[in-house]
Amino acid sequence: MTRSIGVDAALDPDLARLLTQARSVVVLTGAGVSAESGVPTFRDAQQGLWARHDPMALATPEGFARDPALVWDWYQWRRELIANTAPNPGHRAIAELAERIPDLVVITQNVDGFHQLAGSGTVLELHGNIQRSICSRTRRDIPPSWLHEHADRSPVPSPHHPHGLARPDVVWFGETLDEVVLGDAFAAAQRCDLMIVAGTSGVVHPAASIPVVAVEHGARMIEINPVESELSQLAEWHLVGPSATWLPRLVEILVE
Ligand code: BJW
Repeated sequence: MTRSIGVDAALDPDLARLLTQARSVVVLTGAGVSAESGVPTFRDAQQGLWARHDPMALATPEGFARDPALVWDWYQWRRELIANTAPNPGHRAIAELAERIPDLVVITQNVDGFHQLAGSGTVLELHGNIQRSICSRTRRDIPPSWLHEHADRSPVPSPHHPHGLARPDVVWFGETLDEVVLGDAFAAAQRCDLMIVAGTSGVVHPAASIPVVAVEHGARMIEINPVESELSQLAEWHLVGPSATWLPRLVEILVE
């Protein structure tokens, strides 16, 4: 049975005990954690990126092959948007939790790099990082200096292959995730005793399987989300509301 509580509820001692007794924690984040920084989520019915843009045209290798300039320009727009925003109290709270729980692994589906900017050390970026670019043919890194020199081109040619183009180092639909990163994420899920899932709809796999594996291996789960997600039924606690409010409250519990 999932217990749901809102931000105005008094602190429940069972929730406090769950957190203070945890020895090995995984925090899995999604786009909702960056929403309060001003970065749009994907599936919000009105403001979500997929409400206004076609994911098959913009976030698949086939879409990039069809119209690389359209895809490159869309990612340039998002890069600039992210560069002009900043981590929020939710990101900072996750970094603070790690100072108090030595075995805490941050796994994110987000490509904005905000967890690192907020002070989290090792972050498993399941879907890559939008600020890095790679060659579409060789997947070798393309340095920012090259992109800068070719800033007037779209699409940008690759320095590594005559038919290659620069593309963001992110994971599109139908592409496989980095094997090492994914292996580390599932290993952390198998060993943790508490899984905190924040700001994800839980519809995209294999990321959404990570909490399932954790719970199957005996972990207890807290979800933070203003609404129910595909993963809510797995959670012992659904903390209903924004992550920039709830995550700092979890830190307060550990400090008290
Ligand atoms: C707040 C909040 C606040 C709002 N505070 N919360 C098994 C079953 C079915 C399908 C598949 C499967 N395995 C693989 C697939 C295919 C596919 C998939 O999952 N499809 C489903 C959509 C059906 N997966 C893949 O293709 C993956 N590759 C793969 O598995 O390779 C092998 C393979 C291929 C093909 C077939 C089978 C196997 C790759 C997935 C790559 C996803 N890429 C994207 C784009 C990344 C680059 C970019 O940023 O442009 O990743 S799509 C997009 O979705 C992005 C996100 O990381 C990802 C997840 O979204 P997220 O973070 O959950 O955001 P939202 O918007 O969905 O939810 C936000 C939530 O926040 C909401 O719940 C809000 O309520 C909440 N919220 N404000 C807290 N303030």
